[in-house]
Amino acid sequence: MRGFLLAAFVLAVYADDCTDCLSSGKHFCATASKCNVPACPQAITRALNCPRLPKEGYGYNDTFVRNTALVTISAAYNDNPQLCFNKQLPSMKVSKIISVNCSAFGPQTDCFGYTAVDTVQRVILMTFRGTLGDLQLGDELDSFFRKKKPFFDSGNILEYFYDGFMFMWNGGMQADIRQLKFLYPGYTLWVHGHSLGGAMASVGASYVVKSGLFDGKDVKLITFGQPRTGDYAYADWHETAFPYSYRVIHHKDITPHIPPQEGADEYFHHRTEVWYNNDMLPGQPFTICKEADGLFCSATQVELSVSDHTYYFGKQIIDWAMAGCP
Ligand SMILES: *[C@@H]1O[C@H](CO)[C@@H](O)[C@H](O)[C@H]1NC(C)=O
Ligand SMILES: *[C@H]1O[C@H](CO)[C@@H](O)[C@H](O)[C@@H]1NC(C)=O
Repeated sequence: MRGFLLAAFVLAVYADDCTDCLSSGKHFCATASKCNVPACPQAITRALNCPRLPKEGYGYNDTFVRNTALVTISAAYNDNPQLCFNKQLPSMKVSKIISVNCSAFGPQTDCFGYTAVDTVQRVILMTFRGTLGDLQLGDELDSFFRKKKPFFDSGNILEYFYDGFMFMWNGGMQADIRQLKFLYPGYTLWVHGHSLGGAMASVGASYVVKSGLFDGKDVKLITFGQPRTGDYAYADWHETAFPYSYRVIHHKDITPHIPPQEGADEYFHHRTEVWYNNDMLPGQPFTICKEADGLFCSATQVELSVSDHTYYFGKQIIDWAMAGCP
């Protein structure tokens, strides 16, 4: 009897280990938390999708993201981001604005971003603007069909995102970030962006860590509506390098679902998706997704929306920024 009770108890609390399950060639069933369940509705087949929450001490803070990251990310849509900071985050000071032609084949379209420093919050910031205009969108979409760029020895990145970041990095951002790091030692680096800017923020954060300029634990990446940026190996490396990395997704925003996962390129999101299955007004719930890029959270949506892509935390972020973030 005691043996039976003990066995029942062990069965009740024991959850199969997902990584072990996958490495034995089986699939893991998240809903049942068990290995190899027949007809599992959301079977996990990739190790990056094994359910896991962010490390303690690196949690997601809704208040911070809706009050601070919303402003820094939106501000990249104003040619003078300081106007937004004066209204919303007075201690944040723009250090440098970077605007470079980032169209490989022309006609010219510009990638835009800025660096800033906040001596109250003790942070250095680099932020990237999203796609502006159909020409730029065309360049981006074209690049989905071209060869990817290797990210050191850790996977591959979509060409437009990689090149766009490198044009900006070499077009003034690198010199400024190095100087800010020298002037403000010990500051945390925030890396922010929306849409295309979210992809370039992912590349930028990864680049400064991979190249040894910053330690991964001192860099905090936040993106809104980030498209898939690289392949599985890139996502895998990113995950080991960054304890704090959040991809915020508004409801049915279409952009995080492109380019699609299918095909030889294996485009794959890195952790951690934060999904708002609502209109993101204060107090509304959100899900910290335990899987990197599986059939969960925003990927459960069948219909996708273009208008959800520019509406975050109750703001049409482009219009709001262009009006100076009133
Ligand atoms: C979340 O962020 C807000 C605003 O930035 C801050 O006041 C609060 O202390 C943070 N909460 C936690 C748990 O860190
Ligand atoms: C930017 O602009 C011209 C068009 O005026 C393009 O043909 C170029 O290739 C260009 N790109 C870069 C990276 O310089």
